[in-house]
Parts: sequence; C-alpha cells; structure tokens
Amino acid sequence: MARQERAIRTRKAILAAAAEVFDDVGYEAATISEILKRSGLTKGALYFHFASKEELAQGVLNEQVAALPPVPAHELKLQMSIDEAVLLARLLQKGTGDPIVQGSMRLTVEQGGPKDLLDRRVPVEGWLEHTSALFEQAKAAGEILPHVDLARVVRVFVAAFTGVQVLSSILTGREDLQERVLDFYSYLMSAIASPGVLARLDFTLQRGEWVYAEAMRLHHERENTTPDH
Ligand code: XVR
Repeated sequence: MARQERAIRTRKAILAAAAEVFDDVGYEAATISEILKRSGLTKGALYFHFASKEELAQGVLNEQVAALPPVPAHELKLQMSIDEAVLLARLLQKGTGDPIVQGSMRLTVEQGGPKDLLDRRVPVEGWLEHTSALFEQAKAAGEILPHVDLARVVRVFVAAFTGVQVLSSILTGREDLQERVLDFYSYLMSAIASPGVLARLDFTLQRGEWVYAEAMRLHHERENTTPDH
C-alpha cells in the first residue's frame, strides 16, 4: 500500500474512533486516551494527524456531509432527495448505522461549552449547499413549482431534518426517525413538487430499506475498485 494511502486510512480510522466516543459521551466528556484505546493505534500515530481533542472533533464535523454515501441514480431528483434523507436517517440508527454520521450529528446539535471553539457551521453550510445543488437540478428539470423560492425552502428542509432528528432522539432513541423523516418529506413535497412529479414520488419505508441496501452495495463496490481519497 502506498504511504499516502496508508496515512489516509489511519486518519479515517482515528476519525471513526473519535466519532464513536463523541457519540457515546459527547464532546466535553470525551478523552483522547479513550479515542486512542478505541482506534487501537499508537499515541504517535494519532498526534501526527490531530494535535488536540478539538481538532479531532472538528475533523469529525468536517466529514459529516461526505459521510453520506451516494444514493442510486433516479430520473427524479426529488426522489433522490427523499432517498438521501431516509438513508441519512437509517445511518443514524443506533447499533446498525454509521458511527461517523452519529458522532458528527451529536457534535453538531450539542450546544457545547462557551470555550469550545468547534465550528458547527461547517456541516450545516455543507448540507445547505448539498441540498441546494440537488433542488436546483430538480427545479431546472421542472420538478419544482416555478414560484418556489429555493434558498428559503432548502433551509426549511435542513431545519426540519435537524428538528425531527432531535425529537426522535429524545422520544425513541431515533427508532422512528425514518418514518418521521418520510412524514415531513411528504408534507413538504406536496407544497413544492409539480403535481405530475408528486404523484410519482415514493415515500415508503420499503423503498428506504432498498435504498440503504443499494447504497451500501455501491459503496463497497467503489471501495474495492478505486483507491479512496
Ligand atoms: O440536508 C439534509 C438532507 O438534504 C435532507 C434534508 C440533511 C441535513 C442534516 C442536518 C443535520 C445537522 C444536525 O441534522 C442534524 O440533526 C439530506
């Protein structure tokens, strides 16, 4: 394995271990020694990549949007948006989801102490940009009603996801998150999608399970054929 590739893998392993710890105990209570223990790496290896707990947390926050694997292509961009949201909800499922996504989301919504210098705007702005890009394609394809103000609607979607996620965490430990996400999507899509498109959108949990399985398959395929970067 090339040295650079090995360094990238080590960095990923450290971030995964850090995200797990942040997810379990939160930023304040997390310690570098616990992160070290989970990663199974040496102190030297960790400090070569990250100088402090703060850098580790910022590293996890910065990976948040990229941690969502691509969903299968679909003719309707709005279906791809539903698929992404339900996939993100699936990855937030305790135990069987993705620790990076979970740890990163906890860091994002945790208020944090006054001294913590974490920049939580990074993932939030990342989601706004990511969702805008997809909705712009949907609008250009005529999937979204012409009067819709995209910049404002995108904020509503990202805020709704965040709110639904927090509420679902409190009420059910995120067990019902996929259903709650599908609920707000079906209500909001009714307000923005052109009628012909709305009738074709699939808001079922069954599709969500298929999307998850496909996304995982595509992801592993890619990992085995192309060097990660
Ligand atoms: O932007 C998102 C999607 O396009 C669906 C709307 C998800 C935004 C997630 C925002 C995040 C930050 C904290 O959620 C939290 O709970 C995929």
